[in-house]
Amino acid sequence: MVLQHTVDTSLLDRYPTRTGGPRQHVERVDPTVWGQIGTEALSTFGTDGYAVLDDLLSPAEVAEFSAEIARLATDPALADDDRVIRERAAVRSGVGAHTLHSGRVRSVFEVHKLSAAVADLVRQSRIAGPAREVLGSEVYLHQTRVNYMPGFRGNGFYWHSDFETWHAEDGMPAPRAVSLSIALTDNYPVNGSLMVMPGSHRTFVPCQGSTPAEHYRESLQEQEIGVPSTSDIAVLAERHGITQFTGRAGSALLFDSNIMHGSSNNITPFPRSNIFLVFNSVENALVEPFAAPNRRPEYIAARDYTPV
Ligand code: 6CS
Ligand code: FE
Repeated sequence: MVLQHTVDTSLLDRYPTRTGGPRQHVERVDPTVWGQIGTEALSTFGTDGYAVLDDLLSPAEVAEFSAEIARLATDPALADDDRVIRERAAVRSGVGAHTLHSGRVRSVFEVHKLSAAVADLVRQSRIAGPAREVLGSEVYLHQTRVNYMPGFRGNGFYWHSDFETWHAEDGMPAPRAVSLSIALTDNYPVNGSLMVMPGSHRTFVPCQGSTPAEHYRESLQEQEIGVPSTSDIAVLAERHGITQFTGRAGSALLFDSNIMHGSSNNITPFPRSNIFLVFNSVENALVEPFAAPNRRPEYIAARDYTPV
């Protein structure tokens, strides 16, 4: 008789992070593309870790969803809702205009539950299909949000890997998730567009410093825990270069959960907002956080694995 040892690999921490001292980068053993790519636009996803989907939404849909997200940001019923993340109070400068922007809505989470139109959108095969193709399985929504970056004083997101946070704080076992960022405004090089390092998704960069309890709302305002060191960023940028996602409103970027990315502040008058959908493989269900004292709430990291 052969004894079958089944090891639950989802509980193994193959991507240790939030540690005391500096650690070596981890070369990714998990694939990037788990399925069979048939869609032409996705042909470079495996090597680059991202793909651009032009005109995913029509101009009429862009107008519809822009109105919808404006409604969410101003809905009095949501003013005190935990799912609304506001810009942090201005303490960094004495400039009056800065103060005017603190308290402004930065992100709204769980938008597929707050908006029937978004719920309908995420079920469509043009939206979820590319994620299924890359991940080679059914997918569910790990996180959905709208990011609002206004003109003049829009705050960017510092360099990070999403998977680093999802692994550490949400217990996501493997980088088998993708994000679809759908632009609702034109993305120019100058208005805080997303920057990515092509190919950086193959390297996991452990971050230093332990995760404080209940810090997640601050982290969504400005991430300080779970960001790589400046020398890590420099090494990756030297190796991979940096490209920027620009394009018309309605275009979208599909990107690997572990790609190194970030955005600058937006001081132009041109706002930048997007709907952000995170699809995780149903075969990559969450376990307990790998490097945090508590789970984050389900409006940030869902534990309902129903396929879309
Ligand atoms: O917390 C999250 O899930 C996402 N947000 C931020 C600001 N960083 C990590 C991840 O992308
Ligand atoms: Fe991110």
